[in-house]
Amino acid sequence: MADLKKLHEAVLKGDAKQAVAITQEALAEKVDPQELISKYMIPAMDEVGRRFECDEYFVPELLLSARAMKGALALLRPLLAAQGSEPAGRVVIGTVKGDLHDIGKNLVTSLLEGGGFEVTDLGADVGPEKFVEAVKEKKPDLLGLSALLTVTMPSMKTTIEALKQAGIRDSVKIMVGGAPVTAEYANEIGADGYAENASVAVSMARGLMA
Ligand code: B1M
Repeated sequence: MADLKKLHEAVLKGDAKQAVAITQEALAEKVDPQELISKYMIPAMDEVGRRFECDEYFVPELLLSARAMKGALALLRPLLAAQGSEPAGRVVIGTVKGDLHDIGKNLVTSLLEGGGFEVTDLGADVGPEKFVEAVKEKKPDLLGLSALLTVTMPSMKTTIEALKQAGIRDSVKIMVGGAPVTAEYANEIGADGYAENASVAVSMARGLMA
């Protein structure tokens, strides 16, 4: 049987090879992908963050852990996306300008796809003008903005202001998320909703569509 504690350890230590191998083993044993993510991989990334905060880890370790997490997620994403069926709406999503963190945003994307949404992912470090362009072009029902850094949160506000200036703010619902973001902040900048994690993002997206 796959030793799932070793998956936690592999992400924590930044061992991509081991993370991928254990994920493959667990999938062959029909372990639920969501369980692998929420019980083992996300807690490992939280511990990586804690170690970074107390100077036990530095940027190279963050990068290695991110690579291990991404390697394992690459195996899980198609399975997450396959869990839904009904087309529920169109979404454009991205991590805001100045912010390179995309693991959480990628998870939200996968679960939205799994929930039947058609998602256009603009990637990370996306400027307001690119979001405006995408909303004009794709005409989504929902725009998702992700930020992981306190210093990039204001880019969410700038993006919403750019949509207003382009006269298209009211054509789309806006959902924001990411570790430092709060419901109060979402409200303050005029977003329509805040989701604390990827599964809440799916129910929030459905709610906003209703
Ligand atoms: Co960075 N980093 N990082 N980092 N990094 C954090 C975010 C940090 C909290 C670490 C710490 O100090 N404890 C800290 C931010 C402090 C702050 O501002 N509040 C930090 C810092 C400081 C930095 C740098 C400045 C470090 C430096 O260079 N000195 C630098 C900035 C680079 C930049 O962006 N310009 C930096 C760089 C990096 C790496 C590139 C090395 C790497 C990212 C790799 C990548 O994403 N491709 C990295 C990593 C890996 C982290 C931590 C360790 C893990 C982030 C992660 O992937 N978590 C992180 C510490 C932590 O978060 N515990 C940290 C797992 C992921 C599944 O969770 O992203 O929170 P999360 O997403 C969740 C929810 O937030 C939510 O759902 C997701 C799934 O449940 N969610 C949404 C996210 N987006 C959403 C959108 C929605 C709805 C929900 O709707 C649209």
